[in-house]
Amino acid sequence: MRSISFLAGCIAAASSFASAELNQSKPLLSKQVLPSTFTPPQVFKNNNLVKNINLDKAYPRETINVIIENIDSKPQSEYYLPFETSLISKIGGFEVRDKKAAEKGIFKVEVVGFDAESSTEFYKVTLPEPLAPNAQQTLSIAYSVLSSLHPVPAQIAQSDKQYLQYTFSAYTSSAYVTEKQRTKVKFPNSDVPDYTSLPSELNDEQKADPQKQGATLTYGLYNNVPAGALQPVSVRYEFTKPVTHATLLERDMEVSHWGGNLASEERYWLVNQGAGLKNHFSRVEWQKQSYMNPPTFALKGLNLPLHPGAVDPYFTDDIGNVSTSKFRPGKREALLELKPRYPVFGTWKYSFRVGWNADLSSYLRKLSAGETYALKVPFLEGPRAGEGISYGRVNLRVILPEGATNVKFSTTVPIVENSTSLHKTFMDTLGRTTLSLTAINLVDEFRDRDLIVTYDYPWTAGYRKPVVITLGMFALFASIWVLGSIDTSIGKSKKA
Ligand SMILES: *[C@@H]1O[C@H](CO)[C@@H](O)[C@H](O)[C@H]1NC(C)=O
Ligand SMILES: *[C@@H]1O[C@H](CO)[C@@H](O)[C@H](O)[C@H]1NC(C)=O
Ligand SMILES: CC(=O)N[C@H]1CO[C@H](CO)[C@@H](O)[C@@H]1O
Repeated sequence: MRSISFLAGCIAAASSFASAELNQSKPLLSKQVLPSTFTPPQVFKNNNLVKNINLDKAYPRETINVIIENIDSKPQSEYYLPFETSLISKIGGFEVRDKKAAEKGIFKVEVVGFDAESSTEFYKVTLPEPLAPNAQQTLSIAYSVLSSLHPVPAQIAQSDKQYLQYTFSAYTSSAYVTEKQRTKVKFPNSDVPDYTSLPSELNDEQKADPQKQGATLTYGLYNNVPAGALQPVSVRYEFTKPVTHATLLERDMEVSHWGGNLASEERYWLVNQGAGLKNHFSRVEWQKQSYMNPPTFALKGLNLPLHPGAVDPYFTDDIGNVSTSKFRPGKREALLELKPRYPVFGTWKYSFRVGWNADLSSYLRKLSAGETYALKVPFLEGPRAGEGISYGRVNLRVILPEGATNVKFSTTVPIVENSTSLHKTFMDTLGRTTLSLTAINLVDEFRDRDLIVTYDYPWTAGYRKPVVITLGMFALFASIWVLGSIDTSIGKSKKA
């Protein structure tokens, strides 16, 4: 049975495959709107700030460690971090913690903008406990900046090294005065042909700025940088790896109590944001070199780790079944090795679909409260690659059985949109309850974040489907059989 409803899902998905790369331009961040006269109250100062920019992966990761001090006479809990509007739309996975008490978890953050058009927007960080006057706290603010690396030169030969350029501010953008600060850049290796040098008067020690040591650059130390000050700089460094970006990932997980199955399907729209090819692609040259496995800026393959127990995988692209893939089942982890039909060089796109089945009992628990179930699944699975992958938009759907109600979810992945609707396939009477979640600007580091979905599913709901299929004579027989299979799957999930 599992395959029939799943097939229906595939057909529905197939029709939207070509056109689904829809509205990437639609505004993505939910905002609290502020009057244009707003400026963050000057209740904090930054005593000491270090920004680390890590360029090891195909997207920059930035971490700001800052000691903040309340310079107001009252306790304060709202800390603002400004970004240029053009930059804030590229920021993903923005998380703030207490550097000295990481166990306190992630602080509440919101994006706030202005009612008038403005070149600045803010992340508003709410400290879990207000900071007393004169007290200090060390924040660790981490985020990724997507689609911000540019190949220079933009076109290179097939076996050339690739160089990427990143532009950022040597002063960390802040809503407050910063007494002391540095910006450290870590490159994948020491091949850094270009970087902006700043006048030595700017920094406290009056020495060459930045200082380069192997694969790191340090800008600063800068003293008493005023709120809002920026100092743009660029670096250009070797990165002969693909810059893989999914403009869109659609991920469906379909729960079948009846079949005891969790069917997953993922549809990817990838683009390599690295350098384009200067000349035509030469397959002869490509094959001649391939046995040496040299570094390349082309995307050659993707490894998709799946949970152990994943079965029936498939991999199709616009043309059809891609037979160059391999599936390695495993006790700890199953691995789906995908090879696109051609190496994907910079500016080239590749769309494909993968899917697999898994035993529902390893994901579903029946809560003691009777008819309530809890489903725990990874929010994102997706390829694992040393250089990383970024996702512009992830649309996740959890398709629950017909008759499931009272759907709730929880995850530490920042969700920008959520809704519950009915998803009708050809054998359903009511349509399946479907939870749709959207996240933007994710990176592969979010692979291990869980999504927990709870819902009520009265046992009578299980009758609906067999009645539709068999009608009349077989109805009673079928219902008894279905009931039997529900019982065993519940039993299994209790044991697991
Ligand atoms: C698709 O390709 C795989 C190999 O990756 C092969 O095992 C499978 O039989 C193919 N399926 C179809 C329908 O051609
Ligand atoms: C889900 O969306 C509603 C509005 O449609 C919003 O009020 C609610 O906060 C959202 N829930 C989460 C957890 O994001
Ligand atoms: C391709 C596509 O569907 N574009 C639509 C994006 O959204 C705007 C307004 O919301 C539509 O006008 C476009 O047609």
